[in-house]
Amino acid sequence: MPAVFLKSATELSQLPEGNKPHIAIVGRSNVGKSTLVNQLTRQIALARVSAKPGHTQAMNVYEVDKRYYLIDLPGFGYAKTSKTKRVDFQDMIADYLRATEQLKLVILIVDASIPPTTLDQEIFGFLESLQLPIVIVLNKVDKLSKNEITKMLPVMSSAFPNVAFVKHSSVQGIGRGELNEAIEKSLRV
Ligand SMILES: Nc1nc2c(ncn2[C@@H]2O[C@H](COP(=O)(O)OP(=O)(O)OP(=O)(O)O)[C@@H](O)[C@H]2O)c(=O)[nH]1
Ligand SMILES: [Mg+2]
Repeated sequence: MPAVFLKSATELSQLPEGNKPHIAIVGRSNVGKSTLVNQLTRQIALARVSAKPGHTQAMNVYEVDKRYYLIDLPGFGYAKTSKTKRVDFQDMIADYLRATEQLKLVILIVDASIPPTTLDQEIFGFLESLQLPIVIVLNKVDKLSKNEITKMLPVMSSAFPNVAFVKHSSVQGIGRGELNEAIEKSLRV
């Protein structure tokens, strides 16, 4: 899946024009959004990744296969930026999600190794209110034992009802095929 970095946008007007489909990656800061770009495209250095939260501070646009745009969005709720900046980011993400007609799928990443947070649920509620197609990536399952994974699933299902889940680990390479299938399916709709 050849992918190229196209641009970093800080305003909606800077996003590419045209009707090529968009697939957006959202979630709290540090859940592994940028790492997922590298994992999905099998290009380990495509997106910048950081152990420190709040790394991605713009909408980073990747073009995959010349067929669709993969949009790596800044994390929701990063506390260490100034409050105004944080609100600006969140407004920008919300505006993007509201206004992008070409948006075919939102990949909501949550950290499978911790219980769903209020912020995870707020993001989910917002996406649902916009009636956007959603897939939830239960990321970092490498941090859990088999038994813990079994216990985590019903917790996630009750926190996020009526949605498709993909168990995923960028470290162990779990879930990539399944997530790609979800993307391909959304592109056919
Ligand atoms: N164990 C584990 N760590 C992961 C996984 N995916 C990402 N990480 C780590 O999580 C940290 C954050 O990853 P990023 O991809 O930068 O997270 P992000 O969601 O883009 O963060 P922001 O840009 O700050 O919103 C890094 O230290 C990654 O190496 C995973 O599947 N398993
Ligand atoms: Mg990032």
